[in-house]
Amino acid sequence: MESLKQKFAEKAIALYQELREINKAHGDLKVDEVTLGQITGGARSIKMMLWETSQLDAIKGIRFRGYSIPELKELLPSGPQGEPKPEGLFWLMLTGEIPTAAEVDGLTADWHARAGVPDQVFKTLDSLPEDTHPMTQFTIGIMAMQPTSIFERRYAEGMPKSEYWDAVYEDSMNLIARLPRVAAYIYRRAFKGGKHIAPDTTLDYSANYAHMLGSDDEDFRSLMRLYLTIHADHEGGNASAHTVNLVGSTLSDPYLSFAAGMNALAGPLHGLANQEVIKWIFEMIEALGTDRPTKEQIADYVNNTLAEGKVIPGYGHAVLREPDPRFTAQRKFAEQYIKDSNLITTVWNIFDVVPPILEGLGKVKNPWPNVDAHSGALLVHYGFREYSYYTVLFGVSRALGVLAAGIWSRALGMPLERPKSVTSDWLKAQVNK
Ligand code: FAM
Repeated sequence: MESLKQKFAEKAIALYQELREINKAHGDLKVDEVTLGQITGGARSIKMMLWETSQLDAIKGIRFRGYSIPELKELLPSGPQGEPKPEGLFWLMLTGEIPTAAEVDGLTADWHARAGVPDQVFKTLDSLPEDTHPMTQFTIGIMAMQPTSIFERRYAEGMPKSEYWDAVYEDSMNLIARLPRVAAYIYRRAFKGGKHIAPDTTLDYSANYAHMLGSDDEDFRSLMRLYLTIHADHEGGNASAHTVNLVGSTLSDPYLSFAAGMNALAGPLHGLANQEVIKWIFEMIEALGTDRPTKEQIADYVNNTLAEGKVIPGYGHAVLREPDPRFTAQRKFAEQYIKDSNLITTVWNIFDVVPPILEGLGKVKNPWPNVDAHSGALLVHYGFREYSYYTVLFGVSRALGVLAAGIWSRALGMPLERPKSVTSDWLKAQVNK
């Protein structure tokens, strides 16, 4: 069986050659233009980077190497209840090929073999106040592993550019393998009195992470497989992916670039929204005095939130203009595995109520739910109520996409990223031309 690395190397060499030819012949071809509003509006949708692993369509949603989430559920090797294994998605994102069950099992075993975490990491985490936000602990844990970077060592030894991808591959595989252990350590330290649970290498990546968190429930293992798959990548322009891409382009190693990306994910308009959603729902339930609020009560609460100048967390998106297929995938999971949950019913009632209200504001470009609108309610159902931890789960999953893309960037020889900034005087001069 050809190894993942060999398969990737063949594909990367071929695409590297192709892109060199394309660049030589068509480097001056205009593929986009930029408006003043995009410069002052967060560079929305400006085409400016290569990202091999996934592509986001405003209407159809995410495609991982061209495959939708329902297609991944059909085609990727899965767990006993049919939820796709994230190991298979990583293989697909890296090679463009759907892996066999044997290839996925081989990757699971490879990650188990690489999952040893230096004691120094746990000592560093134990030095932090227990109420340090889990995302802050997560980034510090990632940085505490940085001294083991293979890329940094080999670069210092004079590694040729042609080998950069190989060293980034090794760091990325080690980092992905270690993240569940570090992430679970943070959870057990913050919420379970530091009663840590050792890894179980008889389990696949998702089930082992669930085990180390403290759950061996089969349905929760299935949720973790789905969760780690659907959060893994969302093309290259979102804040966490773009940050990893930018920092990686300076030849900072994967530990440095991924830690930077996690600091972006920790923002409430991005990955932290998954904690904000469930916090907002809990506050609504408390304010209304019922855990089954009616749609009218929800509408009133939504309008109060907006009147306070706050956003409705879990709704809207910088690219999507339809309900997020990652929301739909979670709803289908809840319909299949969860009966009679007041919280899940409330999430679905919020879905009925919020979009027309946001549309009525006349300024929201996407009134529909995104991935975060559903995720917290599923985790609460399985006993994980500590919502300040949720973005760490998101971060463990996002590593699969951004680190796979980082290996591609180095293999394709992508240079230092350096867009141009302008001053407001320059802007004014354009409009006064
Ligand atoms: N609730 C209230 N107002 C909203 C809104 C929401 N859910 N979504 C957008 N708006 C407002 C936005 O604040 C802006 O208002 P101002 O002009 O007064 O500043 C206006 O609508 C136009 O915004 P937009 O162009 O429609 O959206 P953006 O592309 O600027 O922003 C989001 C996209 C995701 C930052 C925005 O929809 C939002 O803040 N949503 C709530 C937070 C959230 O759920 N984030 C998670 C996103 C998710 F995909 C992820 O990264 N995990």
